[in-house]
Amino acid sequence: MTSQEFFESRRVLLEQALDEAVPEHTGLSDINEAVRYSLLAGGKRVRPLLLMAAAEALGAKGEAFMSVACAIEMIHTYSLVHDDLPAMDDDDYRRGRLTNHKVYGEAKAILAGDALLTRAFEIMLEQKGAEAKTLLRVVRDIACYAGDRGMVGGQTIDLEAEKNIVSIDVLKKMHAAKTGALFKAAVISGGRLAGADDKQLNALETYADNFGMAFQITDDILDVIGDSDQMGKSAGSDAKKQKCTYVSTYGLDGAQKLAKEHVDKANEALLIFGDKARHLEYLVNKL
Ligand code: GRG
Repeated sequence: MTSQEFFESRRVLLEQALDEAVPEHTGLSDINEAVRYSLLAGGKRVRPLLLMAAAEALGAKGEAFMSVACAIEMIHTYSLVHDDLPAMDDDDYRRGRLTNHKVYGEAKAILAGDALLTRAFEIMLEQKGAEAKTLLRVVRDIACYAGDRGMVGGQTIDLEAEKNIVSIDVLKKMHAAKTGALFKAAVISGGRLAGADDKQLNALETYADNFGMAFQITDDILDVIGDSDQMGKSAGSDAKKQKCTYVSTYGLDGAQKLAKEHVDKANEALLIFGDKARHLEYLVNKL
């Protein structure tokens, strides 16, 4: 099976699993409408696909860990819903449609994010076919990567860095946490669930670090040269907000060169897995 076929078919399974993870219900409230609005809006699903591709690199079936894969996408979606709020990035469009707060109001968007985050941990613990000890370690890792030592911490640095000229070291630290931590959570979880040893986990971590950097740099580049319709969000928002980005720091050419260096390093880290890592390789090259 080619990587493209692999991702297309796993994506179909994932969309179905996400739909089932947050069913339309007539329970306590109607918050699920706002939850489903953002979760089922069809993002690229990079993080759950990374998790599946990492499991495949260890010789397991990626789709075997669908609950954890869904949970990571739910955490990512919560972060986008909150990031789009007026108190944060104040964005009107996400995933090709109006942002959650534009449709449901700020209070409900905050609650939808909260519901996604908490439900993610419920879904994660429903993962079948994993040893309890391994699953507990995976859940702990994901909490750590998503929290104040990871994504939330990075977002906090970002808020403080806005409109200030920050050093490139601060920029890297911020992105490694804000964007990179969830990629790491996905790749490491896929590896751990599939039985990776320490050497393999180290290689996956190097891959994820470099994937995260290449992704963020590409995101900055697309904000300058990308097309809003194609991206499903507004282009040019970094410049409008006078944000310090890889493009504002290194220029367009410099940023493109840097992204390529990280893609190469990510590919290098995969060598120990041989052909089994081809789906991970495909994803980073796609950037
Ligand atoms: C609010 C706690 C909290 C954290 C927010 C991830 C994040 C942290 C903010 C998003 C800001 C942003 C646009 C960062 C650039 C890189 C990025 C994470 C883009 C969005 O991820 P994609 O491209 O989105 O994977 P889709 O919609 O395809 O899932």
